[in-house]
Amino acid sequence: MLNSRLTMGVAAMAMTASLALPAQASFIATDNFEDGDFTSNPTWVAHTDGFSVATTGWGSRSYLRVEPSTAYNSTISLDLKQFDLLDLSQSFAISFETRTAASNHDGHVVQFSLFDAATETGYTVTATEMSTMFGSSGFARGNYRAIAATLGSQNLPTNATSVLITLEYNPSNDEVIVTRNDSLVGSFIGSQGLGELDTFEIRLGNTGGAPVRYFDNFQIEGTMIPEPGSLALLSLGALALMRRRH
Ligand SMILES: [Ca+2]
Ligand SMILES: [Ca+2]
Repeated sequence: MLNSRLTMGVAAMAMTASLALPAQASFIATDNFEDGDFTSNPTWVAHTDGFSVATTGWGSRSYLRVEPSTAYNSTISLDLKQFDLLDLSQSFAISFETRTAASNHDGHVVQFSLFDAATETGYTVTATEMSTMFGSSGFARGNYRAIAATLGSQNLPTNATSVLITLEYNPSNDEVIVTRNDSLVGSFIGSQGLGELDTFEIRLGNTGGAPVRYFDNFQIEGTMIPEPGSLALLSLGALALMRRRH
């Protein structure tokens, strides 16, 4: 009697776990550059010179730094497929802090892209530093590398004030939502069928004369890919326990 009640308890636990894990587990990865290296853990690929991890200039923290004097059209990217457990078929968000040194230069474009590396389709969010570049500056929308209509008049800082930028992507309707310091900048829905967006890229266009730009505390938040292997192990473990108790 006691044995059969225990067995039922174990079986119920196993069933609850296998039903709940795939739907609810969230995935979070961060990069704060405190390991002093952007090329590992996770791996960013710099396509131009000028990127480094600096340890001075932003308090005592380590951060990703772009030197405009050596980095005209600086580009660096992050392959999201390296996060084995991130489910790219579900909604995910990328957030980060950015600022410049305390100098004040304006009119420089910064682009944040989410795209499918295989087809180079996706989105580019364009921001300007101050308001002289396009008359009415701010975030714009468009497919990857193609700038379309302007969204709002949000600017990136040209001083030591950091802002938190978030790009949230929902593959089910191809919608991207952009926030700045948790306030909505704009949202837009892709007009063409996109592949699986697997790459995040930062690009500083026209950086000649631009201030040094800082980035830190990247966070990728999404849904964890269910692990059939571990669920199978859990079920086998439960079975073994049931057998042992009989
Ligand atoms: Ca840091
Ligand atoms: Ca690193």
